Amino acid sequence: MSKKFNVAVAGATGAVGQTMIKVLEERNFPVNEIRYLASERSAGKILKFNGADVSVQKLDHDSFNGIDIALFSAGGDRSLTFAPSAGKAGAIVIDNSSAWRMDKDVPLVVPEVNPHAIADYKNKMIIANPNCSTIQMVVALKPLYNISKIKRIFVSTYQAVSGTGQKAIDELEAQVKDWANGKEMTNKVYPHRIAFNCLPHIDSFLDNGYTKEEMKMVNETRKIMEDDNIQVCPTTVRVPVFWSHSETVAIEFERKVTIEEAREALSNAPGVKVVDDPKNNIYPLATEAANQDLTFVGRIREDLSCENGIVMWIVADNVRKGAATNAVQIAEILAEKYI
Ligand code: NAP
Ligand code: 3JN
Repeated sequence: MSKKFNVAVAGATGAVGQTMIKVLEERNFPVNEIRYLASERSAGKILKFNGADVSVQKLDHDSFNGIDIALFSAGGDRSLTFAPSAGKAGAIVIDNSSAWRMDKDVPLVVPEVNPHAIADYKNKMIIANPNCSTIQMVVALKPLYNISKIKRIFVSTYQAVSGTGQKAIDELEAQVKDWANGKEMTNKVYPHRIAFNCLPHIDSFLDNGYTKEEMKMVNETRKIMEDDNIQVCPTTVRVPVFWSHSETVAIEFERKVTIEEAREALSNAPGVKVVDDPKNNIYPLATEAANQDLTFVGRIREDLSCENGIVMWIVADNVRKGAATNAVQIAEILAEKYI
């Protein structure tokens, strides 16, 4: 690609922002100018891009002059406030927050699943990146949906603390150290201790008894798969793991899908790696998926409780494929096809 682009990273000092910068470098994205934006607290801080110093600027309405693509991960409020200003300045926003995901004029994109939706970016000059738990699930569902329509999904997640950010990583580490030293453990980030525990509680609870994280999985899956009839029953759980979300997903199809068909479709699917030899203790693991961009699928088996059902175990790095890499992949498609 000969053309180069002016790229802004809003939230450049954060966990997702830092990973987006790393992924832009690793994938050799054709950057002309890079602009780092964050809060007033970080203004003037020096970060690197491809070895060069870049001074962080305060995110503001006039931060986007001359920018082609703006990658946002500075929280939903900042996305609501500043994405329209970026659009007015001519920048296309790829937003990591939930602020715009369900807006009917904003495409919600996983490149392996619905890259064609990117064509609608001009409506609001915003493309939304889905929630991490949704992304890894739909990457594995799409090749199966191509064999048979999916009627219903039961999903339980096992989500790493890095999904909450650095303060949660620090809290888990501190609790484990305190436990090992026989000290009392304290918790600030989560309502209960996370060390040696599982919390069936991610984001806030809604009146229907589900959490916001769970309802993101329901609504985003329907939008990305372009099928409002898919029934999704999620339970999202925080577990004492640092990196990578794992999921048990039970799928009911309209017609019988054999294990062989499923395995073949997944083996040929973009972004998926089948890791499935359980008798030799081989299945996807959070520790193995960390720092990778693929979605790992294993434990593929029949659902004994359902005639047309299969069950599988899906693992991916929540900060990379679940956020940063997905956003950069969208930017790559924009750069190659649209701008
Ligand atoms: P983080 O480590 O806390 O980073 C937050 C970033 O936002 C920092 O760069 C921070 O700048 C910036 N920021 C905060 N307040 C700001 C303000 N008033 N003006 C400008 N910048 C401000 O959080 P993270 O883990 O990277 O997550 C960031 C966001 O990404 C989340 O809020 C969420 O919307 C999204 N996210 C999405 C997924 C997903 O599933 N796709 C996963 C995780 C996160 P300072 O350093 O200057 O404070
Ligand atoms: O908790 C996780 O594992 C994923 C967290 C995602 C997240 C964290 C803070 C705000 C989101 C998100 O992407 O859905 C948001 C948000 O709603 O923007």
